[in-house]
Amino acid sequence: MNKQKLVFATSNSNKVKEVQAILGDNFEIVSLKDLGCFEEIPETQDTVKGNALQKAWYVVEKYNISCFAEDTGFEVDALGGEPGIYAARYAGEEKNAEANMALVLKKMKGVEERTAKFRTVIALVLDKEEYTFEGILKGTISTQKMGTNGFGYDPLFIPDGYSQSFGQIDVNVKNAISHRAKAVNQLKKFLTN
Ligand code: ITT
Repeated sequence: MNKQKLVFATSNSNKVKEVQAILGDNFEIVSLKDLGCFEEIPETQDTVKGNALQKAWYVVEKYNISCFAEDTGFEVDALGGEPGIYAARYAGEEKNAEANMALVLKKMKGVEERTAKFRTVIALVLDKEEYTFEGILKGTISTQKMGTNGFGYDPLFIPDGYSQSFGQIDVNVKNAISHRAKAVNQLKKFLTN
């Protein structure tokens, strides 16, 4: 079977790696770099779904191709759902994961209710029609960073049913259970049928 090529409108190389691993060998991701696009794609909507759609349509209209994008929010219940859609820039425009984690830990100091969730929405625009797929993963926030696997908030996030953080859990396990895996598997099913 020929590989199905898919353009993934993201500037985050960690997302590309995870999504390629989840999609498997029958699909080949083409990145924005491969298209010669190095610009920051606008993300100005107030929901994860809105931002995913905005990123996908921006690339569709600019390059006249079909593509998919994803947006991921990180929602901490005791912080009223923060950082939410501002996950990448929680501690500032430089999108620094260490600073973002430090800010969450500071705000969560002494807080007992530590539940949180990741929410990923994939927006696919295929032949000018849009489709969305959502994956949610619940867990808790640790009281300190644990491990160095993954990216973003992974060292702080303990998925429900596990005692270790995504910073400690093997990436193959993350890719089997994550918010992103749940959304990508729906995309895969859609594209395969
Ligand atoms: P694109 O918009 O170019 O896709 P981005 O990094 O700006 O890349 P988002 O706007 O979706 O992506 O920001 C989500 C942020 O949430 C991301 O930068 C990480 O800090 C964090 N994040 C996303 N997925 C994560 C995951 O699986 N584990 C831990 N943190 C994650």
